Amino acid sequence: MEAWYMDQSEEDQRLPHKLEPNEPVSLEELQKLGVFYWKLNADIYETDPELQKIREEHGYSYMDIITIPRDTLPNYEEKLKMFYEEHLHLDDEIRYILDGRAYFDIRDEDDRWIRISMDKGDLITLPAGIYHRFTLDETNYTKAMRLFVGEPVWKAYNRPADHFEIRQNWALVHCNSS
Ligand code: KMT
Ligand code: NI
Repeated sequence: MEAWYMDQSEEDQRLPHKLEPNEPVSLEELQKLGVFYWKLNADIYETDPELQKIREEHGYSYMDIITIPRDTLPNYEEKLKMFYEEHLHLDDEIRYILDGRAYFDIRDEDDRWIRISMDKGDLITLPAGIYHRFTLDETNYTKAMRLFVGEPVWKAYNRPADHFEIRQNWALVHCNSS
């Protein structure tokens, strides 16, 4: 996992979009925004006691696996376009990269885009109410486990979605108005 502030360029979303010079974002800064991260051994995900422990402790009872190689996911281009629309959910978004790579972009408290580059073995949770988006990188391939507390709700609310209480709570906790 590696995170950085994005440049403003309109070029291909699959490019890294690092600033020049690079402006990295630390794990502590991500935690302050409510983002949590674990590194696991994805080769043993089916039997991994560490993953089991995280799932039990956080109540991640639901899981499925999504593979996104170019052309095989039904409505591939359409889905990817949807994932890259800035949105929020009313629940945490929990993703574990089992293979390949992916970018999760989140908005910080000043509305700047942070790009989180996720590799095999990276598990991340984005808090309910944070604005974010998703894209593949230039390798065009990821296999990810989706985890959820209870029955999954995939509904995404595109920005603006500021009227939701969960959004207002996120802003209250993470944005100080000074
Ligand atoms: C979302 O809601 O942002 C997603 O589910 C991203 C795709 S998960 C590999
Ligand atoms: Ni999402």
